[in-house]
Amino acid sequence: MSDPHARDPLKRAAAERAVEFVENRMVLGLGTGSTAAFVVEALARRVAQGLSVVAIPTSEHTAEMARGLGIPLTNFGEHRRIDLAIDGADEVERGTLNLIKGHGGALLREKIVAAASERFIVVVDDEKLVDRLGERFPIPVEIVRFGWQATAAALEKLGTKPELRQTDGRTFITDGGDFILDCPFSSIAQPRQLEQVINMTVGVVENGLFLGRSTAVIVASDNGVDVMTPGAGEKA
Ligand code: A5P
Repeated sequence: MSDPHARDPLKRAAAERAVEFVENRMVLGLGTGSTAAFVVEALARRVAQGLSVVAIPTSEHTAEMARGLGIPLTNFGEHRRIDLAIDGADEVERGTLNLIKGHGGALLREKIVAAASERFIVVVDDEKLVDRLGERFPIPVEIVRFGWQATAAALEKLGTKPELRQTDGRTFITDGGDFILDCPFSSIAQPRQLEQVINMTVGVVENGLFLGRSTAVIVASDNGVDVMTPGAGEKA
């Protein structure tokens, strides 16, 4: 089995570059996952040095980590808008910078935070770059538990084979109390259309396609760290 921490130096490098974009008094969105965890660590170091920010976490896990490291947390009751959110991704499509997210199960809160953010910076290592979304990861779809089999059957009609996510032999439950169906679509030519039909399916709460949301993607590779911004139009 390959070392799960082999990419950590690259993840850390991308995270540290992203945290350079944080300014005093910002309201931040904090992502979820192994790369976002390096963001939380790097941000905590700046907070310890006197940076004044408040942050809305995208999962209970991130909230606990941020709290433990002394990052002041806030919520949408106190702040309707976020200045800058920083999060990881499972796939980044070259050019469009469209994403698949949710392998860590936090896609719903991540999407709410991304949608409320002025700027959304994505941090990845270069293994996450793809020519077309769906090449490496299924689309995670968060669904309500009631009638999940019927929701899965409805999604199957879109040309996928949904799998109910399991972790350690148990059905995975999101922070919102929902299930996740992982839906492989091999290569997604029309993500905008797919996003709409998935979300129109009864029982679906949200899906892991993040289209037209990235304002920058920070990619770390063995050759260094690049900041990519959305290029020649979005595939819709
Ligand atoms: C969490 O739900 C996800 O969207 C993560 O942002 C994504 O899975 C990337 O995670 P890693 O940084 O651990 O690869």
